Amino acid sequence: MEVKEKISYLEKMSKQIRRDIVQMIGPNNKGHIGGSCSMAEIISVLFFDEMNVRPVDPEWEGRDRFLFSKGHAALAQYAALAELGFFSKDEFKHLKTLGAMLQGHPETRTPGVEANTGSLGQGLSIACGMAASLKIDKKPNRIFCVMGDGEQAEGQLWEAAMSAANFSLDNLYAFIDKNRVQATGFVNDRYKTDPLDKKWEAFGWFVQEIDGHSVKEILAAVDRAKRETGRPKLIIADTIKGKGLSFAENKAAFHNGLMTEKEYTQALQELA
Ligand SMILES: Cc1ncc(C[n+]2csc(CCOP(=O)(O)OP(=O)(O)O)c2C)c(N)n1
Repeated sequence: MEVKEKISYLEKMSKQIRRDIVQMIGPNNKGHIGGSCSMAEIISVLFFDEMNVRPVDPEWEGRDRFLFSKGHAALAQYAALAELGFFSKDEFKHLKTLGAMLQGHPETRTPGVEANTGSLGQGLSIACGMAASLKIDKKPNRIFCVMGDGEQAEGQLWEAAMSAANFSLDNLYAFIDKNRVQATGFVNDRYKTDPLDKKWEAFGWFVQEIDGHSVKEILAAVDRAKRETGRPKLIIADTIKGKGLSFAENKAAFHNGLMTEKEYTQALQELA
């Protein structure tokens, strides 16, 4: 595929991910809209371009692994997995119901989900363990992990960050979805986590900062990261919480928000 064509396809899929998220939640229901929509472009590039996965064989040995450290944004991953055919979109209707395949946070009962996450701070440690084990076995598979900027307050992340550098885990690609809003307000008003670039660099990571809504910049950053050897890689993605839904953008109320019927209709119009 030509680069231009690829970018326009991945942009189209980012919009589709947002539409799926909105439809999964539906009107008058609570759901993690904000942090799921902020990372649609990252998910689109990873799932529809970069990662080696086989929807018909989710546990294929050669697959790359995706770990959602900010697991509350699972809906973005569910959208990508369903679009790829890991399971039917019919599952969306049963989201968060007892016994359903799709729960509020990622669980391994869902085809394509590698670990149960959602207790913030844990995903990167799991990613490190998987990356180390693949390296020991001399396997080429890569590990991709997405964290939040509010999540950076979790101490466990920094232990994992140090260990990834110590063990030269250059098969580990992490992202921070830097949308500046956490559950109850702005990250800077609740618990400051900046300067993230300097902190991660000091911990021995190869760090890049990009516009997280530019498919072109995400593709370029992943390509650049692939050429870096000997250390783990971090991409800090500058994003907007609730991106794509004008009424939800930058609003902590839509971290785990409820759309009225009117907002639901508006969301689907804006994403058409
Ligand atoms: C250990 C732990 N503490 C608290 C929570 C509750 N919680 C869920 S999401 C969230 C805010 C996360 O903010 P951020 O990482 O910035 O995520 P995003 O804005 O991208 O959704 C909190 C505190 C949790 N899931 N786990």
